[in-house]
This record gives sequence, C-alpha cells and structure tokens, in this order.
Amino acid sequence: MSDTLANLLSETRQFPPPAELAAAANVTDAAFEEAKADRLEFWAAQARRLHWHRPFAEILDWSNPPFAKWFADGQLNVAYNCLDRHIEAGRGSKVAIHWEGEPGDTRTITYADLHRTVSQAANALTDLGVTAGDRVAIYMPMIPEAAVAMLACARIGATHSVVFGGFSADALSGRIQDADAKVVITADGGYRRGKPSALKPTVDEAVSRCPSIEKVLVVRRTEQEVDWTDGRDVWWHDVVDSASPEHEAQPFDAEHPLFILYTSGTTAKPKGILHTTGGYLTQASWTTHAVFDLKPDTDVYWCTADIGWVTGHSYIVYGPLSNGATQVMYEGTPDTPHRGRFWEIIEKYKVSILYTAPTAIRTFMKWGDDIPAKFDLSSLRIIGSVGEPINPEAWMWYREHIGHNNAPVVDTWWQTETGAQMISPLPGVTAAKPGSAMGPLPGIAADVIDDGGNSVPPGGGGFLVLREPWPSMLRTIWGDDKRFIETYWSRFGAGAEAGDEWIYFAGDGAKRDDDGHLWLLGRVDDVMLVSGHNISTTEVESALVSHPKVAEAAVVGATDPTTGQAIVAFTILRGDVPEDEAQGDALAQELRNHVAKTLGPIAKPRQIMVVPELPKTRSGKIMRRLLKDVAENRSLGDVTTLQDSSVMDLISSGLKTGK
Ligand code: 6R9
Repeated sequence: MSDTLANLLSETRQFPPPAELAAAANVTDAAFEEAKADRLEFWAAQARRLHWHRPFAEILDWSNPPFAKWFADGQLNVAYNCLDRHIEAGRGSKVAIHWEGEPGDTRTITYADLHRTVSQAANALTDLGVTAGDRVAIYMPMIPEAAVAMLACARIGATHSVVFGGFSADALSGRIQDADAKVVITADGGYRRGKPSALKPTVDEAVSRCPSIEKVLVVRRTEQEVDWTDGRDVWWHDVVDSASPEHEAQPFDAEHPLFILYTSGTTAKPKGILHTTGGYLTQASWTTHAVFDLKPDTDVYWCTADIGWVTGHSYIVYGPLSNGATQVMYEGTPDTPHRGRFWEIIEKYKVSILYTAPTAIRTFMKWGDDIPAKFDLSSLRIIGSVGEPINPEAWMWYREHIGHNNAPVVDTWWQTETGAQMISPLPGVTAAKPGSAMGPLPGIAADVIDDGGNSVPPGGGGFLVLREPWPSMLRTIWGDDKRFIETYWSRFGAGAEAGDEWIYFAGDGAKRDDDGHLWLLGRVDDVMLVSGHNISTTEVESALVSHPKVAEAAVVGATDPTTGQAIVAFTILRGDVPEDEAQGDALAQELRNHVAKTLGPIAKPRQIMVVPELPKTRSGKIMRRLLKDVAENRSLGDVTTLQDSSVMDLISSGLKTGK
C-alpha cells in the first residue's frame, strides 16, 4: 500500500446504548479513565478477577521484546477458574451448557456435572501418560466433550492444539507433527447437515504419519462403524466414565503454555500460535464481562462459532466459563432441519447475548426477513459480530431483524494472535456506528499508521497496529521465534530498525473517520490499486450489499491493462430476485451504477458476476484469492481450506452458462 487508503465510505447513523442497559452495565466510561491513568494497573485489576493459587507481584516483563511475560511470578489453574471456584461459591447446580445436538437431542450440563467430567477426563489423560507440558491434539465435533477435553488438558497443564473437525487428514497430520502431540482426542463423528459425518477415518489416516501419537481417545457420538487399532485406540466411555471424579487442580505458572492454535497463512505452512495461561485468561475473561456485559445470574449466552476457531476457545470455553455463564452450545448448521434453526434455539433457551459472524448474518439476510420474524427473539439484549468487517447494511439488518432495533451490536475486531477482543464498542457506553468497530478497548493501544509509521489524522487510512503489549497476546509461533518476529514485528518500529518502540502489525488495513472511530478494511493484501487509487475490497462489498437486491458480495482486483487493477465483483442476490432478472445485463449495470453513486466513479466495478455461492474458509472468511484466479482466468490455487470445495465448481459452471 503505497499511499493511504481512499476514504470512500461515510456513515452518519449512530446508535447510543439503551438507557437501562447503560445504567446497569458491568463496565462504564470509568474503565477508560482507569486504563489511561495506569494501563498496567488496569490489567492487574482484571487479572485479580481470577483466582490465583499464588498471587503475582510483577505485572508485565517487557525486558526482552517482542517476547512478553505477564503476571510471570503468579500461579493459577485455568480449569479451577472455569469450574471449581463457581462450585465453591455455591453455584454447582447452575447450568453451564445447554447443548443442542443437530438431530434435536439435548443435554443440560451444570457446573457440578462439568467439574466432575473434567476431573474424570483429567485423571484418564494422566493414566494415558499425559503430563504437564505434553501436547494433546483435539479433533472433535461440537459436542460438550470438546470443551471437556480442552479443560481437562488445562487442568493437568497439557497444551492443547484444537484442529477444526472439518480439516483433512493432511492438515491434521501436519499440525500434530508440528506440535509433536502425544495423544489425539476425537469422536467417531458428528452431525452436520442432517447426517452423521465421520471423523475417526481422518484421524486414522493422519495418525499413520504421526509417530509421536501414543493414544487416540474416541468419544462415541454417531455410533458409526470405526476401525480400531488395539493398544492405541481407547473409548472415552471406557476410560473417562470409570475414572475417579476426584482431581485436585495444580497451579501452573502464568506463562505456562495453555494452547497452540494454527492459523493458515495464504500459502505458507500454518503458524502455531502459542497462548499461555494467566494473561490469556485475564483478557478472555474480562472482555466477556465487558463487551458482552455478561450477567451470569440472568443472561443466557450463545456463541455460534466452532471450537476449532479461536472464537470458540476464547468465547465458548474460557471467557464464558471463567465468568460462570450459562451458555448454549449447538452442534450443527443453521439450516438443519430448517432455516430458522438459530432463531428457534434463541426462542427456546431465551438467549440474551448472541455472538456470530458477518458471513452468517449475510446468509440470513439472503434467506429473507420473514424467517427470523416467525420467532420470539425478544430475549436478546446484546448481539455481537466477529470474523470479518461487517457491512453497514448487514449491521443494520442484524440490529433491526435480530436485535429488534434496540439491542446494541458489538462489532469485535481481534485475531487468533491477539487471543481476545481488542477493538469493539462497549454496549453500555458506546454510541455505535453501523460497520465500525469504533475504538480500542480500555488498556489496548491500537493505532492506524501510514507507510512511514506516523499516526494518520482523522479522515486518514493506513495500517492497523498495536503499540503496547496486551495480556492475551500470542507469545510466539510454536517452535519458531524467528518467524514470530519476522511475521508480526518487522514492518514498523524497532523490529524494522525504525525507533525503539516495538510495533505489532498483523496485516489489516483500517481508517480513522472524522470522529476518530476505527473502520476495519480487511487484510491489506485485499486492497486494490485502481488507476493509482487504493480502494479496499470491504468498502466496495459494503456498497454492493447496501443495494436491496444484493445479499452478499466479494470483490477482487484483477489485472487490467489500462487501470493496473480493475474491480471485479461476485454477488449473491437476495432470495426474492427472479431468475431472469438475476441473469440479465440490466441488473449488473444497475449494481455498477449503484457502487459508482455510493462510493464515486473510481470504485465502479468493471465486471459484476452473479454467483450462487462464495468460496469461504471454515471460519467464514471469503477466499478472495480463488475469485481472483477466476477473474484473471487462471487455474485455481489451493482449495484445501475451503469449507465446501464444490463451491468453486458451482461458480465456474454458473459463469460459463452466463448465470
Ligand atoms: C477472531 C478471528 C483474524 C482476522 C483479522 C481481520 C478479520 C476479525 C473482524 C475482522 C473486521 C472485525 N476480522 N474480526 N475484520 N472486523 N470485527 O476472526 O480470528 O480467524 O485469526 O482472523 O479476521 O482481518 O485480522 P482469525
């Protein structure tokens, strides 16, 4: 990005918090004042919300940047914080998890139940030879045992590495090998889209290439036939159910490794992001309390992510459970057995806090307003978004059709690397603008800088960076300190030999509006250069989605002989657009003009293609790289991280027939 991003989109709507919510909010404006007065003391106070077996004296050790140590002389146990202390406070009979299986089977799990099962699993893992510091891979469907497995590892100080249950044997074996894991915890399968989907065969194939694996612990969920390797494979119900429910949680150092989670680079080898114990739990726990305003006695919380994604780690397992929340956990897809499944679940459990992704929200828009309208969503009081920039139109739809024009929308920016939320409105404080993540949370030093490393003024755009270490920051890339420094710390500041300050940059562009609020513009590799102007794919996508006929859009910059790059847009239309209109040139022209009118003629797409689906990763991010291959008439690059690999066939065949 040579000069700053064009500041195209402007948004004047702003929605202050409902007065009642603001009056009773867990966190108020005062938090910003406290953090400003003493940032480290602010985080120390949040750390003290947890139970420390040995209190810390030192808050931050930044003597060897960019390797941070938080609360390093303190000791704690993550599982103790998520379970035992709630039971000791007399809340054992409180529901921790309302689990909803995709076929409609349900389980209600109290904190006492969860504590017992986690203790048994901790004993069983110990009997299988797992000790503190060992790595355990977890490859599971969305069943309660997935959370139990993570907590059992945390309880005994084993480092878990959760691999998304949809990944291939190659992806799984690569991750097991990189982490040198000793045990895999898996299931026979899980339910997806109305049918059992097997997991064990993938584990068998992966493990055949992983000599480090000694045991495979298998939960029975679908009762599918499984191949069995005697001596290696062990049924969960054999060893966990019979294990002692007595287990005393041992304290671990605050910097003890809690988990590794792999993020895929675009082409390179996945990076094993390492998170440790005290700082991670401090920020995951406090942000759950602050950003969701979680009231454990009255709220019912639901995060729709998969535990194979960082959102599932921080906002299904560690954040909510450390706060003693009651939450919903759902196994399957939003359209099984019908497209109102999410809303049915919200009505059934009276969910009050919902956390989901823009990709899901845009899909619901496409399916039509009438579907959520059939359900009682009045219990919802806060609705969150994560994973991608949320288009203003999708934000408004979410607020209106899901949040009954009243529930604050919290658009939360963060990354696997940041461990917990970093930039977000606070629901009782911030008057949020549709599409903006607004500003850094208290205690977070986010900035937008230009190529030269200078903060951009209001109205400017550039690179989103973090100028100070934060408690839940990644500590390194597993086994590769050098790559950690090169990837995140070498573009600006001390790592680039430009000053003494260490500046973290992980690839996102952002702009600061005239009021100083932040707008995330996607990855900087997704910025297009059209006739010398930098235009973000996000802004053009938002302009397209603001047209009443468009449900979803993905935009790429394709090489163009005259303009350098030209804008090519792939759009999914809303359900009610008739087929003949969808296929006609008139609509494409109308959409091109709409973008030109919204953002200016420079952003007018050269080409608009109507497609039935967009290629997405498992966490819902659009894979623009593949669309770029289509736009530039190239053969497709690697498709292994696609959620549904047939999507690219659909797109290509749709284009050939002129659809
Ligand atoms: C939590 C998670 C991180 C990348 C991040 C950014 C994008 C996430 C966002 C957002 C705009 C938001 N991202 N939240 N962009 N607004 N609210 O998604 O982690 O899977 O590691 O992805 O996702 O581009 O850099 P991860």
